[in-house]
Amino acid sequence: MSMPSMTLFYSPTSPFVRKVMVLLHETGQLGRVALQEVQLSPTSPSAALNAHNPAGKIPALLLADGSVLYDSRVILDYLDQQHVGEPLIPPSGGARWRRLSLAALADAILDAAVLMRYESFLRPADKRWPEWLEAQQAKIERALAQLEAEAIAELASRFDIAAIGVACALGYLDLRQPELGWRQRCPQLAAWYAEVSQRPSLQATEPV
Ligand code: 99T
Repeated sequence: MSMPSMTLFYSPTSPFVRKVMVLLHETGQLGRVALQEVQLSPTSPSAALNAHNPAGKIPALLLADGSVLYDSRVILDYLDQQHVGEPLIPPSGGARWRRLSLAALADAILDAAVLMRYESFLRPADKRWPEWLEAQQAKIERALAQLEAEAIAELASRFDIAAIGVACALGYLDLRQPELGWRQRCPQLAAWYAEVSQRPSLQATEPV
């Protein structure tokens, strides 16, 4: 087997990294990427990562020619163009914009959930802002309600960029905010998630 030609700045708990890992599994490209684990938060950045991504965020993908791709959306798009199977991002037409919008909604859940994580875990207790937490949680609830009401059939139709994003978002809620109890309000989403969670790509990347 040939050596990996790319390096992914990685953490096992990052849901944005997980999307990339799931796509690598689903498209048979795992062997092309070496993982470089980084421990970081906004207040304890990684100098090694900052040298490649000024935003100091993971994932970032170092290519063989020394160039670096970020963020997760760009990396997914790039890697989806590097395999010969059916693309996981529709190349054109209405399907492209719909599936990318669903993927963006999943990212919005993640953005809000990561901000909640930083607010409640990183910020000193006397500086916390409950209204901020509530506003982020409201974003998550609105997004989940829309997925439950409008997107189940679409998610079930194909495990692609939209499904990868939503699955990783739900997995992250389970990891960091199990108290949200999203399954009670979204039974169809819960049933879909229970099924896709059996996929080897999701099993292999489940955060511990
Ligand atoms: O914000 C920072 O300085 C460090 N945070 C990150 O690198 C997080 C890790 S999730 N990554 C992102 O926010 C990437 C978002 C970007 N739009 C993308 O790649 O799509 C870690 C969450 C956790 O461990 O709980």
